[in-house]
Amino acid sequence: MNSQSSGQPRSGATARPSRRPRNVPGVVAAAARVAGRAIQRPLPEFMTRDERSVSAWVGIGSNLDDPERQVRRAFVALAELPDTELRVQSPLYRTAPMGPPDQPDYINAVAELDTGLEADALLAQLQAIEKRAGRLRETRWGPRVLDLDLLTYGRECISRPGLKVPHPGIAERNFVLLPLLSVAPDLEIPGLGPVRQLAAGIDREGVVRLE
Ligand code: A4P
Ligand code: MG
Repeated sequence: MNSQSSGQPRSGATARPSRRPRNVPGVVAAAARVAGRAIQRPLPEFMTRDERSVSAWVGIGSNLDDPERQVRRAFVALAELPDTELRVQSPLYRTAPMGPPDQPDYINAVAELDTGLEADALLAQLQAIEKRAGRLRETRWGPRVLDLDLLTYGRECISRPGLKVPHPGIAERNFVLLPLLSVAPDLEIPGLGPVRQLAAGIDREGVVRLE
């Protein structure tokens, strides 16, 4: 997949504030889509914090039922979430399974969303996408059609039943860090440090970039 092709969200992230202006229907457009590309316009003075959005990174994984197709479809589903824009999609990676070894390799990728959804609402939307893809929750770390993990949500650290952000284990997982490194090396993982630093010592064995 050429993630930089016309009509696709750009691949490659730049450092930016975690909260950014978003489009507010019925008011002056803060962003407009032209040929599939987001054009940012100045945020009107009167907008409140609630009308601003958050940069959220999502980890995508699949190792069942044509995983490459599952991941590509997940990008499309993420782009269609309410009050959300898909800003960045990483290349796809083939990765050796973490967990039970008697399962197929995974295809992994990451995506950056610019979302007006609260973290819990976003997680619910991610789980709904997993469900629509046919995800069954069986073995922990077992094979799955689609896994969508909320890796980061702005600069927030959240720890409550059902939602932990940054996603636990992010700093040890080559299948998360290497896709992140390819598009957002300067992304700061709250409480842990920049992706570039976290990825520096990571084992790259079993991870192959596909595109
Ligand atoms: N949950 C809490 N915080 C989050 C969050 N930030 N994002 C809760 C997503 N979910 C979060 O997740 C279990 C519960 O975690 C959910 O109910 C949710 O409320 P799950 O998706 O149902 O179960 P799981 O994915 O089997 O468990 P877990 O511990 O989340 O596994 P991981 O960490 O997602 O790892 N090997 C390779 N190569 N590539 C992979 O992508 N993925 C896994 C799963 C195992 N091995 C892998 C890969
Ligand atoms: Mg998961």
